[in-house]
Amino acid sequence: MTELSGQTRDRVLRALRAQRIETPSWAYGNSGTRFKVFPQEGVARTPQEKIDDAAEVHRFTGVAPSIALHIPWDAVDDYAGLAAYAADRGIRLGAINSNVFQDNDYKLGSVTNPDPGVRRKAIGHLLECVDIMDQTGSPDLKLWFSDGTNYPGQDDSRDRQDRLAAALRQVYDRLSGEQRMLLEYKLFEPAFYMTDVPDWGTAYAHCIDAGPRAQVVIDTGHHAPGTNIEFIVAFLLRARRLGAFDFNSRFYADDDLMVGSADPFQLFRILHEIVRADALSPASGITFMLDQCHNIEPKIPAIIRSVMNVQEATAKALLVDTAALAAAQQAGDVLGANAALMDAYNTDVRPLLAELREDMGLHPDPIAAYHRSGYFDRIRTGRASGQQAGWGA
Ligand code: RM4
Ligand code: MN
Repeated sequence: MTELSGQTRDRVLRALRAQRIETPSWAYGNSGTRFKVFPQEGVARTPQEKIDDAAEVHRFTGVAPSIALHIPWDAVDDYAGLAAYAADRGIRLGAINSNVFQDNDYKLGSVTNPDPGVRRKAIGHLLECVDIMDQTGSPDLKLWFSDGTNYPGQDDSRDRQDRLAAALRQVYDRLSGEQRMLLEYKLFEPAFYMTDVPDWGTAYAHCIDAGPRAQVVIDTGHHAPGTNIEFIVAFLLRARRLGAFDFNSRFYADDDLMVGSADPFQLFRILHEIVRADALSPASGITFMLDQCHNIEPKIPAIIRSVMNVQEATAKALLVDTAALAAAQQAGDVLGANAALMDAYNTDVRPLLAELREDMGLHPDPIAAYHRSGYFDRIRTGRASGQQAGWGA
């Protein structure tokens, strides 16, 4: 790739400076596989401490000013107080993630359960999450359903779709103002035979039924191997139904590894579609969240690394020579078009991002700056006792 023109440089730096990435509260707490949770020192014990850690990630990256909450993992008595706590630390509360997958009553499903009493309970939780949004000022309700069946014949798939649609309608009708309902899909797990919201098409159809403020969430880890995720991105952007991402990486299933670690080229292709649709800036309404778990690696540096990975893929996407790409596409120049993308992808954008950080008054190397800050020593000693946060309510 040839030397960047001053104009390109300014445009790319401006876009990167405006970018926002939301980090998930649960990534600051304990997590593990089905087999073992390996404890780490200094892990947050409370929602407030998760907010402290998220504020630290923002302090070193400058682009992560919000934290997604998970209810009931982050349940508190005073949500307005929690929002004020975050504001005092320079960040805000982002999407409210609902949880209708960790109660004994949900063995056969939550909003799609054959038992109307269980469905009422699940919908009640979702409505309570909207009450919380009213208090925190969170813009989005995020819905992920573990609902499905394990055996053919276990329940009627069509009836379950009817129950899902009815629940979504009720929750959507409870939203007010600009509040949005974000519907996530997942191919399989924990249900193994049939999942009620298995793919983007199902989520999209339900969002259309519900209304314009119902939007699809793409969790990058929730697809079959080989799925062309950037096509889904392009389709949903064109249909104005892409609400958010849950970024992470997968090798095999829902691995929840750091975004951009397993397949940085895929992340670039996704962000190319975002840039192509001019959907990068917060004004476009697309929320770029992480949904990750750090089981063996230190959590805060892993989240900083993840934010940097998104920034690197974004910078490369912003460097695509769109005029050359369009010209090659129009001319049917297959190799030329592919080369336009690959030139951008193969650019080392790390010096540009270092420059961006210096312009923003940050250290050019956020991970080194974090390690030198003494924060980890403080939390290691300060959080030595008590119960670390995890996936229990
Ligand atoms: C689910 C889904 C949700 C996340 C939970 C923790 O698999 O990806 O987005 O909130 O995990
Ligand atoms: Mn997710």
